[in-house]
Amino acid sequence: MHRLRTTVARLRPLTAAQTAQSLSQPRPLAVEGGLRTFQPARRLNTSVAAEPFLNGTSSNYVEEMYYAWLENPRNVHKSWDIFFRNANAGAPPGAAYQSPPPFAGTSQGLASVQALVGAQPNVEKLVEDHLAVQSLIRAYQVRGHHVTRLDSLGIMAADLKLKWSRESKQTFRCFYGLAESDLDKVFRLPTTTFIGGNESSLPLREIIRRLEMAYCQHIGVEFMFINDVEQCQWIRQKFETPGIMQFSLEEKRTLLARMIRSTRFEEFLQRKWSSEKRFGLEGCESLIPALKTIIDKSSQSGVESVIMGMPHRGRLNVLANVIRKELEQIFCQFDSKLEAADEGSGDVKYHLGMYHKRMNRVSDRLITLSLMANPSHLEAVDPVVQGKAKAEQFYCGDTEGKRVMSILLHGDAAFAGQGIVYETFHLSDLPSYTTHGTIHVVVNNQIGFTTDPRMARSSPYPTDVARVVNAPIFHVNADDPEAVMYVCNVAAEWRNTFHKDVVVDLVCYRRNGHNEMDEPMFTQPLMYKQIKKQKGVLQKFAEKVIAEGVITMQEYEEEVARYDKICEEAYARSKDEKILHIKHWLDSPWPGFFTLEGQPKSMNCPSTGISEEELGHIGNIAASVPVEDFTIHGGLSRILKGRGNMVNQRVCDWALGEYMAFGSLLKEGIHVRLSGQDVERGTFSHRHHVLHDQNVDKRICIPMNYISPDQAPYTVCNSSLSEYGVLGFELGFAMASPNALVLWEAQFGDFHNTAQCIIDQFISSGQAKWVRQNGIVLLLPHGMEGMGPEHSSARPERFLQMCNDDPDVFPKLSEDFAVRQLYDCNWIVVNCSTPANYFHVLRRQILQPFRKPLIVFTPKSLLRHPEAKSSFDDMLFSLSFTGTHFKRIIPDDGAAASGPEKVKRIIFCTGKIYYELTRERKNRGMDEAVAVVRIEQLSPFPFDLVKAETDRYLNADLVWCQEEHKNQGYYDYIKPRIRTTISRTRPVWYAGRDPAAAPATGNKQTHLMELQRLLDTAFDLEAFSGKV
Ligand SMILES: Cc1ncc(C[n+]2csc(CCOP(=O)(O)OP(=O)(O)O)c2C)c(N)n1
Ligand SMILES: [Mg+2]
Repeated sequence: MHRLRTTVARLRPLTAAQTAQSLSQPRPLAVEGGLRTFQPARRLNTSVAAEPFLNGTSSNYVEEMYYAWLENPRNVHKSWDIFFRNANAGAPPGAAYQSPPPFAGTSQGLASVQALVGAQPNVEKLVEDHLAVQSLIRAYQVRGHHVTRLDSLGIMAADLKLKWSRESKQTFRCFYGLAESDLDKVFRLPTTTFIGGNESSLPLREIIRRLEMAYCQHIGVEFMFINDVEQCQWIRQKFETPGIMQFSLEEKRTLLARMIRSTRFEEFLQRKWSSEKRFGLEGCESLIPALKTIIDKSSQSGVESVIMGMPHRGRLNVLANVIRKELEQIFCQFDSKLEAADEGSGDVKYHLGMYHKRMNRVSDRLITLSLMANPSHLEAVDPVVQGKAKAEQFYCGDTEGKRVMSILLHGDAAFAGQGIVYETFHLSDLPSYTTHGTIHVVVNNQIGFTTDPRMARSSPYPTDVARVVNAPIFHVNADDPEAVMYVCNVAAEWRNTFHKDVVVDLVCYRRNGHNEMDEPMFTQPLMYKQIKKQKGVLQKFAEKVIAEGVITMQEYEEEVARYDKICEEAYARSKDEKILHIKHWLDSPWPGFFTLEGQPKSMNCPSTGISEEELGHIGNIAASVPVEDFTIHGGLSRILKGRGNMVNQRVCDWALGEYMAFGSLLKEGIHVRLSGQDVERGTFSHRHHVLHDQNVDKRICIPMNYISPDQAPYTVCNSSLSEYGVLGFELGFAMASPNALVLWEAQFGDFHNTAQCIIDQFISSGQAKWVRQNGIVLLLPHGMEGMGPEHSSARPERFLQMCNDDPDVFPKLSEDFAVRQLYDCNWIVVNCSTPANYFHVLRRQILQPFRKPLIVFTPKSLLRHPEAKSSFDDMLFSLSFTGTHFKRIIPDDGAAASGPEKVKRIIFCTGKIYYELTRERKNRGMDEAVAVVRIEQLSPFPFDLVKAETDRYLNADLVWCQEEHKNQGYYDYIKPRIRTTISRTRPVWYAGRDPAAAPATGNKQTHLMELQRLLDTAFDLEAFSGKV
């Protein structure tokens, strides 16, 4: 659909409903303390205001009448109608009022009213004209951006034959019934415009001229959807005030210098490495001054740290000219002969991150800039950046976002197409997730790879997604660097004033193909014919400022030569680099956590137990309501009482075990943050970390924050209903510091797959690609409990398939084997069967000397299983003995273990099936014949401990038993590793569900039958005889 052709339609006056809305806009603003407040009614004729009865509170009443009358004269009593008509017709004070017609409305009375109105033939026209002018002003504010000259190619409609036509003035005016003859009439300006400057009335001609200047040049402002009047006024003032967009000579010179750097950097790379992909910025060179302006302005208002996320386009340029990475470090990335100094896969140069602290010359203050490393997956980094920014704000006590802020860059196609953008926007105003305003910058080159916008989105702009959070959107023609600089200043001020998101849409073009090797003429022939004719933005801007006398031609050429020389010198230095250090591209250093060489400070993990006293203290807090006069729900009282009883008996269930882990870490100064859907109560109503007063709205209590006066704060937060966004956010939060336990819990484990990109691209492979560790914990409720195909499986097979330990190699044993194995793995996967082991594994996350992601398959039915309890003894730290710790496997400790030579079978298993197996074993009287061994740490695989078990039961056959289907669960991961452990001397048999497409049956009966069948196989000692 051709956009220009629809322009006229878009400029039509508002619908009746919209008109009513527009008229009512400046009316009641808010209900504050029950009092309605009003905008001053500048529209009310002053002579009217001079009426003697218009004083005190009655003037408010009159104003209200007046607005109602403007909407529809019938809204008010006839007497008011006559009064306003007369007043607007210019009746002198005292003369506008006429006695109302008799109540009964005699024909004589009516006639006199009609005669009165009829006697003033211009009144109606005058009112209509004023209304028309108001509507016209509003139309520019609402729709001016439709007719703004945003696109320097003139192809926003992708129809090159139709040129831009300047018909907005006529269209707008004619539409509201204003004639040529009205142009010189003077109209009062409403309070909703700032075009008057100091004037309160202007001729229509001037009104239109000023509106055109404000809304129809190179900046298109989309903001009238914002439902906060103060914010709308703020924006109007920023764009409508006459002469507001002016720059000093110095500012223009700086802008030119930045344009030179941006442009010449790409040209330099092109000259030196013409056949290398770099996803250059050509066509949107003004991105660099745009970002620098935002950073300067933000730094001036006190921001000390900026966290940025961006895609491929122009990334090297941003690294070089915004973050100021040493040029030789960038250039040497183009050298294919460089040897990698770090372990891991590394990543391509346009994905790497970076961290740099420097002096901001404009503000004269130190500022830290970091660009987050990211995968190819566009927009995936958005929530990660937000999480990291939130964490930095949290650690420096920046509760309003005054010191730390985030900037996100987007491509037009990705911004419109990727759902994560929407998910991230929805975090922007949630108390535990807000970063107090993000500045979004879209490089809107009107193309995504080979697809043009008509095929790539259904919304008029790529930025429409931002409207959901009431973010203003500033579209700007990127070929006008001054306009770009202006909107960036306003965007930074907006963020600093309202601490809400804002979008800058740089409408530009892409001079080359998607990358420098691509031929764009295959698919966009007309667009690229136009682009070839296009003068570069630097050239255009240089010509302009030289013509204005801002700089001479010679000075300009010298500036260009100066930057070219800088590049050449860095290029020469880059030749000396022999080794490529990915470490130099770290986006989140953890000072003090590693040795200077970046190694862990030790290879030990101390006991993860805690003292008896601490267990008792934390347990009592978990069982209490630590504030006065707080009424909790009766059911919860019973739960807390139950906890108290457990503490007296020195045992923990799952929830209490978790409480002990969190509470003890908090006491040790480690921040704990648990986020996810409904985590505060817990999906299964077992956690109850936030208590709600049953009598007072919003009064809550978080007992975990009452453990000790000098504890670290505990954050537990119900998230928005998003997995991709929230998991990404928590990953970013965990990135900021190693000294926090950050956990994300899925409502049910299977929902993690909507966050698959974060898991695949960041969590499992992040360290390998970006030498950056992360200790995030994923809690994934898992278990076959007859609940149907969904809500059953957290898909352990997927996580295990991505583990990097070799199934075929029995690792070299050493004293620090267990820790070293953890250090070498890409992530840790566990399925704990006891609260104590869950407690230990959470504490180990912090006490181990490095950070690794931890995937925990968590139970559902075990939360209340009477046997799934742990004694305090299993959680103790003691100076007199080595203390308790996480058990990678839990060997059989019953009759089988006492007589290992009599054991016929070892059943290896993990998780809740253990309880079903031991019940079945008991029922069958097979405690001596069958040993059941739990593998609690699935990966890295505990080769050493499994070997000890297989060595102990030499006469036993080996069975892997799982409740999941054979093509799912753990079997494919476990089997080869057990085989390697026993040097393939014995087979490893399978007892479990048959292969299936769905993770579980929807039929309870079938579920139970399948379970019984797998238990039968597990305990049938003849089941595998004769099989090979
Ligand atoms: C999630 C995802 N899907 C597909 C791609 C492949 N891809 C790389 S760049 C690109 C086009 C992006 O267009 P746009 O967002 O407009 O950025 P531009 O390249 O125009 O700057 C695509 C589809 C990707 N990187 N990520
Ligand atoms: Mg694009």
